Amino acid sequence: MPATYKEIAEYLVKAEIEKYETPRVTATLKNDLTVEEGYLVQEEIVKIKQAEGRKIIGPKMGLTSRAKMTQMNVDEPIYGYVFDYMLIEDGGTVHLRDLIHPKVEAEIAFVIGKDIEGPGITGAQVLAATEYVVPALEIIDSRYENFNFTLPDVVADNASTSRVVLGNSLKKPTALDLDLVGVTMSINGEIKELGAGAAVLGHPANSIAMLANMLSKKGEKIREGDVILSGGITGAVMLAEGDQVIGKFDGFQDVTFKVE
Ligand code: 0L1
Ligand code: MG
Repeated sequence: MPATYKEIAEYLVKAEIEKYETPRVTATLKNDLTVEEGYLVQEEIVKIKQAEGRKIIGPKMGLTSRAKMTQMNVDEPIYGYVFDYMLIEDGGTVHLRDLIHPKVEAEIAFVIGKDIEGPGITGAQVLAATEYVVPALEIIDSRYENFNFTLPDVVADNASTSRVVLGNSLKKPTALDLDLVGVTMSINGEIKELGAGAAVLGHPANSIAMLANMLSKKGEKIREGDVILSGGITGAVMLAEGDQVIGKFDGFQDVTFKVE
């Protein structure tokens, strides 16, 4: 009997909660998993989390830059969901004992002021519906052994979502050109990655527009109050004990955390 989507979701949530890396779904439970089915597994993960009382902070986009697509050997953006227990305060601590093999990447987050319902949404419409933009550091933690996965696998695994550090400085999206925002990500005083907002589909708002259009295929929409990561501006860097991570975003205050 092939595994159900719920069973695959339980397989992945168990790896997250018990903090071990596991072989990819397409090498174990379901060799022919499609991207569409990956999203059905993701929906089961959302149901499991909500049944545990976890709240959705917002959807997120992933694999939105050419650098990330090349790094992970995939060729299209994906989405997942960020939950309340994943938030770490700016200046706070990420504990390795809670995670498997985390990496960090720098992103711009959008705080949504009005519902955005696709299809046909543009970046300009996203900017008009956005209350604030915020710098963020996302900690991704694929549940798969050696980050070895296909596109359906990573979709099923809630797009590797694990922790998020949101910055404390909010800006109106019209206050700056998000595509031109320069970003450096340093660990222990050394710049490890750098980029500009344009790395994310030309402009981070385009990524949120793509999300609205992807969600509309399922009869879903972006909601007022959602806080949405638009995708990595930088590549992802592996974290180690003792790391001090600083994201510098032009026009914003720094975002930081340490690793213990
Ligand atoms: O946030 C993201 O870009 C999702 C990344 C998924 C792949 C990975 O684990 O690197
Ligand atoms: Mg990301």
